[in-house]
Amino acid sequence: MEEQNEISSINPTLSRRDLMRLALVAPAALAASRFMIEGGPALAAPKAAPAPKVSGPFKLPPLKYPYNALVRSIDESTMRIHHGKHHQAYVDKLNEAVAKAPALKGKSAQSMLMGLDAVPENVRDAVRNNAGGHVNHTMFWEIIGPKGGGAPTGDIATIINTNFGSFANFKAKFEEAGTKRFGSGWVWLVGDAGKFGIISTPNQDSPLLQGLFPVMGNDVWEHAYYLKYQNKRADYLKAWWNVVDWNAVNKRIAYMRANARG
Ligand code: MN3
Repeated sequence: MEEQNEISSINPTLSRRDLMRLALVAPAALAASRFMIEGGPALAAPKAAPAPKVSGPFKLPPLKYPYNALVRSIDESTMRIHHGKHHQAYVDKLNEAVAKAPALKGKSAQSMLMGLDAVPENVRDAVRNNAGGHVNHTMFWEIIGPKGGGAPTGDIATIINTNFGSFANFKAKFEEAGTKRFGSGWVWLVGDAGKFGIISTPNQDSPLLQGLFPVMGNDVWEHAYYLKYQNKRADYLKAWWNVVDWNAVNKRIAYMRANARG
């Protein structure tokens, strides 16, 4: 169980432990975390994002490819709705949440997730779900693309072969974890201080909540695949490899290594 209710941001008698936890979200104290995620690779500034319903610091990052660029695995309607409606909604709700919590001003979505216990309680669940949704989907659009598919190359190939024996075995384990995730969620390859593993998370929970770096992940919410695959999540998971951009995954690994702590 997570201790989410221990800190009150208005409690004048914070314990030393509480102060240490609060320090996790102070800008300078991110160095104490295992990973520095500020900015992250390819968290591009928006260019032509749809006008948000709620103004705020968070914006929908534009796709770097057309909505119909991935039709061999993901149909155009799914891409359009997933990016333009679902991801936009996470951004809007995250902006709504931070507007209600002045203490969060200037903080990145990633730092909020890494120090969720210190996020004011009145918006903590909203931040968990919507900062999670924003960060998870930003990663998702980044690691898929029209030049994706084929066998892994570079660092990710080495990591897969070292930790899982072969690409075939890695795919099987990743697909199994994604298929078994009950309800909505994500399946991930995560990194932690040089170790790598496959996990799944419910809802929009980011691996950052556990201090794990999300190297790559697939969205197994029905909204990610239902129009083309209906109830056949396993077929979607299998087809998804055809759009995974290994160069983009390698950029995330390089970022993780450059910023890992401890
Ligand atoms: Mn989604």
